[in-house]
Amino acid sequence: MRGQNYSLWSLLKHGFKNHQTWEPAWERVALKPSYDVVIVGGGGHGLATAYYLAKNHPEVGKIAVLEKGYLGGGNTARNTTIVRSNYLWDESAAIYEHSLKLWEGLTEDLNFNVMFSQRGVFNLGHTLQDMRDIERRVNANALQGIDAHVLNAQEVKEKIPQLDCSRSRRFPVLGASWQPRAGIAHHDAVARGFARAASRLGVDLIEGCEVTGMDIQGGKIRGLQTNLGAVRTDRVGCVAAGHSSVLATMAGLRMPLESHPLQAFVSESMQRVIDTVIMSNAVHGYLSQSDKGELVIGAGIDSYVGYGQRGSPHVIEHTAAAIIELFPQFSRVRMNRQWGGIVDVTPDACPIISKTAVQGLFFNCGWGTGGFKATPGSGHVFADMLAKGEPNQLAKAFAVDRFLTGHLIDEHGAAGVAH
Ligand code: FAD
Ligand code: PYC
Repeated sequence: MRGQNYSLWSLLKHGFKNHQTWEPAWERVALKPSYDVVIVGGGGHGLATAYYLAKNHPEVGKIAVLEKGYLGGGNTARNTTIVRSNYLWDESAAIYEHSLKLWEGLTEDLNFNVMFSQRGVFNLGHTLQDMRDIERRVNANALQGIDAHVLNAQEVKEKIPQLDCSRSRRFPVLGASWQPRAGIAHHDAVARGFARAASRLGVDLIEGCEVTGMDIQGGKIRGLQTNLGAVRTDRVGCVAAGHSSVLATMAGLRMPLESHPLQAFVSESMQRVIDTVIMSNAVHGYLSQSDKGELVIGAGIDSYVGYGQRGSPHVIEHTAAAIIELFPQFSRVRMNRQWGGIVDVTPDACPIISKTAVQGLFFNCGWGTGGFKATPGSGHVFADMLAKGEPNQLAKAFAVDRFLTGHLIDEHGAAGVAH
């Protein structure tokens, strides 16, 4: 990293001083009585919003991010970090591709290594209909200027030799879509990088601060109540993922959202065997291998709604079976840890980036099972909306009123995991 001395000597010197001379990554400040803009939710999206707002729109004034737990401790810490932009419809492909382009320069922009690794993503096809859907999506991506290719079974086998492509499998691999620029990043690094950069631009990052109520007068937002006291503000951006409908209820609004558990698990560490990301909707599992050598595995949401950050054992069993169908050799690998997050799912599997009926109150939510990849793009467009009060060209299609007008953007097929 630029501007920092990471020599062995410096590490030892600081290590023995019990980190006392290390500069904190972000400043710890007390909640002030008023702000020009308050962002509720200190996950990746909230922190990215704060960063781009402070960087691109300094005229907005004093900004705070209120986080009820610790920064980046929600879904940002719990996701499997797949980044890609191969969505079907122009509106979603455009916003995810905007995000992917920001990912490509993020380490440099934040001067913080977010460990973005463009190792490619394969979406496998196991039936004729899967392959037709893959061809349709890859063709759409080509028209949208997104790198995507259709591969046949032999080409897939050449790129992923460990994958069982034999025709005798219950779900034979017929081919795949492949996006080479896709990949993974490090979730904690992303949150910390945005937090550090936002703090350096003067944003107040307040941890342990839960928003418990909203002051709305004459149809306008006037402030927030929190466990640390009241805050006056006339502009609020809610970016609270699984808890978005809880916040909407505080404002007397109803959002078309359901909160579901989504699980993942990792294996013991082992030598590198997988150097890409593999997803299959039909057998319903996906995996990649972390830098530590763990297999990172997940599948679809648990079907019930709830706020418990855990899921049901039968989903783990189903997912493990799916992975073994693709890679029979992994049947002997031990699994180390399992966890769950809470994802906010919309009826068309697309986000809501929107003004609301309350003046000055904005929501960015509904990214469901796929919002990590959108972190920089979502923050970038939401910052624009908070600064100008209106959606920009990329955000326009994601207004909440699409559920009234019927202009839905159905991305269930591209979501990668069922929900
Ligand atoms: P979060 O990180 O959840 O941040 C929201 C924050 O709001 C939380 O920190 C929460 O504490 C805070 N908050 C809530 N209520 C309040 C309140 N009242 N007051 C103050 N703060 C509040 N996406 C991908 O693109 N690729 C993947 O591979 C992928 N895999 C996933 C795997 C799993 C197991 C899970 C659970 C999700 C996965 N996702 C993936 C989805 C992705 O994690 C989310 O869409 C994304 O992280 C949402 O980011 P966020 O910053 O909005 O949410
Ligand atoms: O959106 O690519 C995705 C994804 C993979 C796993 C969870 N979400």
